[in-house]
Amino acid sequence: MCFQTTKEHETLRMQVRAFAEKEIKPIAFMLDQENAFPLEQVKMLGEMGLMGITFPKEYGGAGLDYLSYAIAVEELARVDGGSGVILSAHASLGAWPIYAYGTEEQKEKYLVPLADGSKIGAFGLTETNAGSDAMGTETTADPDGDYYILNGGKIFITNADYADIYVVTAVTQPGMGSRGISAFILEKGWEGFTFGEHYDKLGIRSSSTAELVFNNVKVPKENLLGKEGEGFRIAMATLDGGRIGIAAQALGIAQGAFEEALKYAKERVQFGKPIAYNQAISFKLADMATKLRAARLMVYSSAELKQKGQPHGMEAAMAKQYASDLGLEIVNDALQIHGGAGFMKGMAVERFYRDAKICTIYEGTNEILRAVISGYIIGRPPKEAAMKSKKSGPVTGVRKKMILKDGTLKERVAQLVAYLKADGYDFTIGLDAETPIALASRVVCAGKGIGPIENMALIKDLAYQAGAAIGCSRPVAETQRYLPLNRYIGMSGQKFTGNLYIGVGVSGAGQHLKGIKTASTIVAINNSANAQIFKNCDYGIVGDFTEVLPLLIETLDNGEPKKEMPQPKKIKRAVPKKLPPSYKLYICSGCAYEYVQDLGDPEADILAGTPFAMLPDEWICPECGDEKENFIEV
Ligand code: COS
Repeated sequence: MCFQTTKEHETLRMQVRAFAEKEIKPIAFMLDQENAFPLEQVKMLGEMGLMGITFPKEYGGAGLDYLSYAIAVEELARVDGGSGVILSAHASLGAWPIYAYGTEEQKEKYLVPLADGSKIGAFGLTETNAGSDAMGTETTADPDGDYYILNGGKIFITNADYADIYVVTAVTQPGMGSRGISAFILEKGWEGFTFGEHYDKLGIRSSSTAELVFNNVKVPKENLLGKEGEGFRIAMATLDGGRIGIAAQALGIAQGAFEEALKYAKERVQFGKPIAYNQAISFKLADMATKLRAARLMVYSSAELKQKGQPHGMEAAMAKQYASDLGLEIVNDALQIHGGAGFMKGMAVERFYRDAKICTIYEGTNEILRAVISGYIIGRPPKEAAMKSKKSGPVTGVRKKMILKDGTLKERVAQLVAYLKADGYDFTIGLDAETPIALASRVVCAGKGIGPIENMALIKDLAYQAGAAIGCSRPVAETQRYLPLNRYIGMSGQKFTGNLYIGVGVSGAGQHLKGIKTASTIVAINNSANAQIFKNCDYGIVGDFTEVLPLLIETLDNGEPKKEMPQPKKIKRAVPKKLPPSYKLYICSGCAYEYVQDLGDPEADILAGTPFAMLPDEWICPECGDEKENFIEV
């Protein structure tokens, strides 16, 4: 955390301030009125080393840190918001991605002239249908021999046709979402690369903003920036740094407005004294100064994080959002202090008032930034489809739901045991009945339906013959107290993640089902056919447990003591039978979702026909959000 700038930082501030006061302030009103770009002054910035302020000297830069860059943008914006963003868009959006992702050749060819200020840079991400949702990029780049052919366009591009070198994004793999977007370096003057009219804007009118139009632009393959498909990440990482520049711009504009207001408040006399001595005004000034200090600390500390190569995406978003939101409050108060005079053209505060607004919008609206910040705090939300299916499907995922109805009770019990053996369960082995639930590979679970405590004897016998630990539902432990609390299974109790779960007299309350949802096999024995557990089980017998359990105990009993269970392996979860597909089948071990190659996963932009092995590592189960690595080949 940076609490104080160094002497060098303050020397730089004085240099940039002197330049801005001398070269920009006197023409700021004219630039604003005429929508004019300060080309000559930008060349001077290059000569001062400011256009490549953070880049190493070997690439033509000044080799200073990000805090110096933030200070430079702040000082330019302090006299003219537009000039601040010219530097910010050039340095952090146009040049930085080439520095960070470019090849040595690309750096030599493009970064050096950008850093020494002989060329101006720009960045093209935004499109008509891709604003906050930057993934909606529609500009295409189709490979054609040694070139990519670019078609489409970008809107709201800062520096526009005053720039010479552009980093732009385009789709190289349609249907692949963010991974189908690539970044390219373009040069002004290439055939088919033209510009739209300059926008007539509310503020920052000295900066030039226009559309980029690509009509069959031939981009040499060596101008691909990074790898194919990396463009979205490059753009996002670029914006992480860019947002520090916009935060500094917002800070500078607010600082300029504050200073104007302070000066005016001291000069303007009403009721016989300068208005600054009225509490209504002095308190406003106090609040403005406090907000500026808070914003400045945020901006500088995020610059410091970036400089140290530490994660700074969240901090940059916070700084940009906070500095620009507070910036609006400060320019508003500054204009209010000016009264009617502040409303007049020609007053700097009127220009600051207009210039400040864009900082809450570009390089991520402050709403998107709150989404970014909360994403860092909460984590990425699960896909919408997963949320929906999670709500509607059975709690324990896809299960066989084989309710054994044919034959006598004895035959049904025999059938159950045969199925379990076929699934891989060996009933000559067993584990201690008191094995902790979280470690047990098998459990026999008593529900409220087992009635009086005497029936626990049946549960114990079954647990022994099934080679299982004993567990129970919440009421059996909490209300009936048949077992200690640490034996109940459920969300707020403990989860059973082993292989075989046999529920006796368990109705299937939501929390209990969540506690067994990763069990490999769920067996339900209950006298009510409507019990929820039957919708969540693999095998079920509807019947009175006092009749079912003795039969089951007898069938499982091989007349010998159980051998000690070796280190259990997770048994693959059973899935309902289907015709085998022509490709390997993968199911989610969490919820048994089956990845169907023929369908792909449209919600995650996975094309139909994509083999499981080709799915990106980050792909998650659309049903339950489990990781790809938790899928099992069946
Ligand atoms: N740095 C590097 N990679 C990043 C990243 C970052 N800051 N943010 C996201 N990514 C990556 C993610 O890791 C993810 O990669 P995988 O697909 O490999 O998992 C990919 O980019 C997509 O990320 P995510 O799913 O989070 O993207 P979303 O579309 O859901 O949301 C927001 C991204 C909304 C945050 C993004 O689109 C954004 O910032 N929008 C505003 C754009 C903007 O600022 N426009 C103004 C431009 S003015 S020049």
